[in-house]
Amino acid sequence: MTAAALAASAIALPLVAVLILFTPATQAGTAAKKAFTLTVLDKRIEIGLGLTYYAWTYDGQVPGPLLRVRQGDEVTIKLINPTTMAHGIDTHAAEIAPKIHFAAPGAERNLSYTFRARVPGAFLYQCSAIPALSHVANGMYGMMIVDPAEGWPKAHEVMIVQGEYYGTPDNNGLVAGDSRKEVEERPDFVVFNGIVDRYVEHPIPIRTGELVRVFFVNAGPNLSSTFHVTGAIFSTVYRGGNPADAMHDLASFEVGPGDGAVFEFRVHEPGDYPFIDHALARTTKGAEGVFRATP
Ligand SMILES: [Cu+2]
Repeated sequence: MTAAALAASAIALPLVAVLILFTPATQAGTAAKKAFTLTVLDKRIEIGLGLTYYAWTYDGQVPGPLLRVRQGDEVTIKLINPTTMAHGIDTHAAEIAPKIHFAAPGAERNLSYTFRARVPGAFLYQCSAIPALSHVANGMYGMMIVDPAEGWPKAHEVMIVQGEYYGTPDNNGLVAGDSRKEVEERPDFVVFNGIVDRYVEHPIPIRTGELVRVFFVNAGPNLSSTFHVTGAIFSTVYRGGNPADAMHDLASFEVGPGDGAVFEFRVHEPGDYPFIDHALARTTKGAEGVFRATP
């Protein structure tokens, strides 16, 4: 699916949300070769509730841009890092020796690597610099979809990346990463696509009877996520997002930190269908949203 088609599928979202979610990174080449260039950018981002977070980002957004390839593609990832800090990018779709980057003075901080996308799925990509815990908590994560070679059946596609923010807002509403809370696995905010209650404020429109396919990645860095849509049963859950690992008729499914899944469902009545991480304390920290179904 093209970026334009993805944007059209989310047309009721505010334009800014569409741009953040569905603008792919720079992409070039033929169907068999895909290249993405991402740039590290330190940026104060909005995380909902009028709060901001001083984030480390890919291309200025949390989560980073959606990277989408097809099974069998030769994929090149380039990371431009103009900051003074070491950063990296590890995509879980790659079967290569990890590229570790150190912050030695004067060291080369850009990086590039190529791999063959052998396994289809919904994969996390994340910063690999040490400590990865803080780099992911500070926003350096995103989703790579490897579509199966034969493609997916037609559906309304939605992409959701779950993440966590750690820190208490100051008097100006600025949240700074709290490394103690990161280590203790006590996030202050648990979010879908980077913003507290994002899809409570702006429900995701769906149609009754249509097949909805949710590509889901849990960036963590710490908590598992039990994804659930109230009022729906998933007709199919693809563990890891791999069509070879299909399960049927599940009300919820747990996706561990660093893992992904694809969920398919239909609703048959108009209405609002909340979606949540069913560890319910997280819904008080932002991990809730709404699918709004119309005929
Ligand atoms: Cu980093």
